Amino acid sequence: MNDNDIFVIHPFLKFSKYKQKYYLEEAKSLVKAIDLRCRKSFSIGLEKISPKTFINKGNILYFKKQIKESSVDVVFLNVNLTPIQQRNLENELNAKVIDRTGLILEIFGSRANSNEGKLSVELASLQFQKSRLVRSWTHLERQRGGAGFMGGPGEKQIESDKRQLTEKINRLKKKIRKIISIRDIQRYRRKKNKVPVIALVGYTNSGKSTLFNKLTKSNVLSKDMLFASLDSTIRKSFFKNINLLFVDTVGFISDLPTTLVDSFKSTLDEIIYSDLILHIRDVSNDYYLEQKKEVLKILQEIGIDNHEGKIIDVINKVDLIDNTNKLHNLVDEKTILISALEGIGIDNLKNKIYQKILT
Ligand SMILES: Nc1nc2c(ncn2[C@@H]2O[C@H](COP(=O)(O)OP(=O)(O)OP(=O)(O)O)[C@@H](O)[C@H]2O)c(=O)[nH]1
Ligand SMILES: [Mg+2]
Repeated sequence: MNDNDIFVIHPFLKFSKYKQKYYLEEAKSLVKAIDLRCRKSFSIGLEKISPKTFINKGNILYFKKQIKESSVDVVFLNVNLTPIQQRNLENELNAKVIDRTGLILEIFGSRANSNEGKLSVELASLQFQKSRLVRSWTHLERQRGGAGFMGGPGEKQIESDKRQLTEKINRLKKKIRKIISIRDIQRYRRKKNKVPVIALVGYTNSGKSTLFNKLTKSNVLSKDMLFASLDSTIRKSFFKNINLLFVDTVGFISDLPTTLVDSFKSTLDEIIYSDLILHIRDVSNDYYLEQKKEVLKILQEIGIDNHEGKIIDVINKVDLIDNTNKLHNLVDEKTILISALEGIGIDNLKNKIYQKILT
């Protein structure tokens, strides 16, 4: 057994079966993104959700046996659990249970580089922890160097921890507010200097950073891994006698935890206040239509909808598609086909940006 081994379970409701294969794959990629190794994965159909344990008694017996046999002690359930469900499951399965929000928070925590990024993730984690009756597998536990994943502290301890958490949260919010005001000033200067800002948004792993590097001759990390970029990066670019600013942003994913969206509000503001949005889409992904919907949903949540004509659909990774008919059908007024990796269609895209900025 390897310490990083984990079980991945994707529960779905039998009547919906909605994208279950995709979600299971995505769940495995999430686990990989934080260097855990998926020992076994399961997709389980439920008649209904059990309020106490999410999955049903039969599932629990089955997994308990599997866990014992494989001596794995961490299980990832690709849904959001209530604190009670999480605690009950941990007791029943005799293993640490992480839910989707918990895992995404862990990934973000391991990626944050900038001061703001770190503070934002810490805020989101603390808010998440505070909402739990039992401790989640996050920073506090590690800081304390305690017994690791298993077990929880007593009620008294929880009360005093909750108070501590509230104080910490307030301190963090203050610090973040300070950073936001500096950001606002920078943004105001950019507006005054009339430098157009172009934000690259899209589902995680769609190729934003690869395109960003191409457009700005930069070298930010691009990797076949979910949430490779977390902090947004702004770089200048100059073409056809105008200065432009490009912003590479954090990738989106379906059911992005709301605590995260809230905590990253100031980073997402870069998108809100941009002059133009490039929506980078991975055409080689079987679920690229669904991914588009998810991205538009999150954009809408932060107050942007497509009506402003502010979004250019950039269909990326065309080098992976052999079927020219398929590609042909995708082209219309609003779309540009590119391969960020191979540099196909980049001039077209630049022209489109130029046109949009001037009108
Ligand atoms: N074949 C092909 N691969 C590409 C293309 N663009 C990006 N990739 C690959 O897709 C993977 C993800 O690319 P990134 O640029 O890191 O994607 P991202 O959208 O920034 O991802 P996150 O920061 O994780 O949200 C990398 O392995 C890239 O090499 C492309 O046009 N064609
Ligand atoms: Mg990236």
